[in-house]
Amino acid sequence: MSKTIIVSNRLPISLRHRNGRFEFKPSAGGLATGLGSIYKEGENIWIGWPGNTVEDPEQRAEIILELHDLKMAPVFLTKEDVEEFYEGFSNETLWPAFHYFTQYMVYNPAHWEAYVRVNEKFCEAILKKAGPEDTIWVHDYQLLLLPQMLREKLPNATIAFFQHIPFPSYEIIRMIPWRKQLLEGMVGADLIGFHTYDDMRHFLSAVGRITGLSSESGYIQAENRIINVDSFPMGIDYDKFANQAKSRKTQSIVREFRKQVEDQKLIITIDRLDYSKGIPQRVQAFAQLLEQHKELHGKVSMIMIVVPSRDKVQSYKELKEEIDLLVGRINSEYSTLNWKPVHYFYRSFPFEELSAFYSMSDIALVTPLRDGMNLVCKEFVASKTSQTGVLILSEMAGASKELQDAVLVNPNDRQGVVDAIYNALSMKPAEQKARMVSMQESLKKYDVFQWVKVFMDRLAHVKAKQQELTSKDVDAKVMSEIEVAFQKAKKPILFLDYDGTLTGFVTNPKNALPDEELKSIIKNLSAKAEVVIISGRDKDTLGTWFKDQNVDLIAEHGVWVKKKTEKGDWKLYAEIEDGWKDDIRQIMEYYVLRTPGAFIEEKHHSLVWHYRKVESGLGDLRMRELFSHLKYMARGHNLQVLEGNMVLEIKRPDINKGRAATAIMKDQEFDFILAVGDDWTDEDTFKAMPKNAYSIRVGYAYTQANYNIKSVKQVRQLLAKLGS
Ligand code: GDG
Repeated sequence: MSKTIIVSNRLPISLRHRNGRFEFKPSAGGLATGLGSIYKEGENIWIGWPGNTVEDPEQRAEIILELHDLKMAPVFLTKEDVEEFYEGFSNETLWPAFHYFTQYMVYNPAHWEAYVRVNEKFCEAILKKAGPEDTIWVHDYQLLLLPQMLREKLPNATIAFFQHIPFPSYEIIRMIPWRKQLLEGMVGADLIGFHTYDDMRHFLSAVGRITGLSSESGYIQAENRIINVDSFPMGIDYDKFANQAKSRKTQSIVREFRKQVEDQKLIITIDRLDYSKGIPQRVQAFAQLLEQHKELHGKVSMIMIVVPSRDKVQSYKELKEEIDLLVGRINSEYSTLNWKPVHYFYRSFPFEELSAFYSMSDIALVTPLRDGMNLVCKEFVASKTSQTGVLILSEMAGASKELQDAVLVNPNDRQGVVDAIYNALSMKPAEQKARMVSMQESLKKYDVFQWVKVFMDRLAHVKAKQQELTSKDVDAKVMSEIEVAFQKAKKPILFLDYDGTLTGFVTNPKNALPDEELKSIIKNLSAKAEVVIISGRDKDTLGTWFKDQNVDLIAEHGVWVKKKTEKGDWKLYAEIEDGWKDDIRQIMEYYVLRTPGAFIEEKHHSLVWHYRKVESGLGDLRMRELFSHLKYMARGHNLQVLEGNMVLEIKRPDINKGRAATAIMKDQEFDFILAVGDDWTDEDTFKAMPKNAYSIRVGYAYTQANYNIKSVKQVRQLLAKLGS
């Protein structure tokens, strides 16, 4: 039976060194809880770094055994790995880049090498456990290369990836020297998840621009499969927080804490030490509130918990010093003997105390400058079982997309934050309740278990979709069936599209001329069969490129035909009425003027607007505009507007490749027919084929053809076999 493997940089435990022995402390983090339902079942397992370096082989063996009982397997990292891969590339290159802090980005090739090396280490560790049909779910930015590394070794495995931090705009991604490798690493997965729609659209745009893979409605079309990219906002274990807040233990802590702060209004803030969390800005906003509203002195204080993190990294050390200074300043300025504006804790608290802080606070001030999701704000809402309290939430946190009933602020607008706190302090209980109830309902419904379920369902869905598309794959069996039928045939014929079928796409279409390999394939084939090159290209280009070959040519989607038997010239296969061209050309020219890189190609029966060389994005936009403009014009002239590969073509609807192919076969009997093509114009050919023909579409799009084939390379392999 196939199993599921969860992979993350850190295992959901921490490994501590105590008195010469190692101790494990299970993590109660949200992810560990959510995924508990998966990795604790059957043969499933969680693979990751236990969070401490262990060099001694005996100790390693002991740890492996103990973790085995907890359904985990360790990946051991050396001190150097930790410094270069984790603290280095992950936290000094990817973390700042993905959170839009480009000023902190470090470009260190040694760190990059370590990143590759450690991703490989993870890959090896997984391969020791994984079977070819297993499901592997990789988590987060430390392991971006892993999906593709796994794909190469386990081509049929189900591989998913989820990114917990933001995915920034292409403008940031392009700054990273290793951007292409990183994106190619990620697209090894079948399903790629982010917290928000913005993250996914940034990712799709970067993939399109950097790797050239195109996408539609969240599906990336890779060479041999489709990949789904979607947004899955992560939830929390709602009941755990709600129940804990109601518990006797937490309520007794609340009473004890309350005695000390009396009836002051409390603002809670909880973050890991990180520049993305906007901690200094928040203290400054609070200072400004106290400066502007003297009446609040002695009546409101802020409980600020900062959890120690990454304190070996220089920028974090500096951040800690800045916070210490700001808190020192505000407290020294405003404190009285019985009031302290900021209760500042640089440490973490046990869960019951954390719950007490959430439960007793009137306001949660969650103002990151950038955050993938942010779970603290959700935990506060779940803990407010009294249904009072106000959440002030940064627009820059992924959670703000879901929690529209929070008071949303821009963390860079200090006065805006000050006003939000001031208004929250006087918000009427009825309004507090209305907002809280609505947020609680949503968080209850979309909790972490639902998140896991929806993600896994989607993974199954994309695998089924891939299956459906590859069920018509030209595999070894089909290949040999075609070969046998071809060898047996007395009179075979092949209809071969050119661009995207016999040769790949290039930036300048004029440069796509046949290479030596292709020439020899066609030569061998045409010695054994009728070969018809059936293309949308103009007759002169096609005529020149195939001058010395013994083939029939159909140009401009069936307008012109040149038969090898009739030694003469091109024959017109369709009546051409081109009075419409002037009007349409004028419109197209206007769009060329507005769009650097675009150009018009005039064919006998059609006009084509090319945008392959236009700035990515702009080309698409202009094409859509032109499309609707032309569609309107087309009706009057009885024309058809068609979208192709980086082209928009307008033509007479009755002229197509299918019509021309049928005409070629008219007076003859063929006992083997093969048609291969890659786009919508070839669908006409496929439709026109008799039942016994083999029709093959290149790529995994839905098609009228009987089969799909992976790539141009495979088409050539098939044709070379037939010709040999
Ligand atoms: C990354 C992304 C995304 C904090 N202090 C204490 C404590 N905590 C717990 C909180 C919360 C967690 O730590 C922090 O979670 P966040 O989501 O706020 O932030 P990151 O750790 O940066 O997580 C983030 C997340 O991944 C999930 O995808 O939301 O955007 O950056 O659960 O409760 N727990 C205890 N004591 C503390 O003092 N017990």
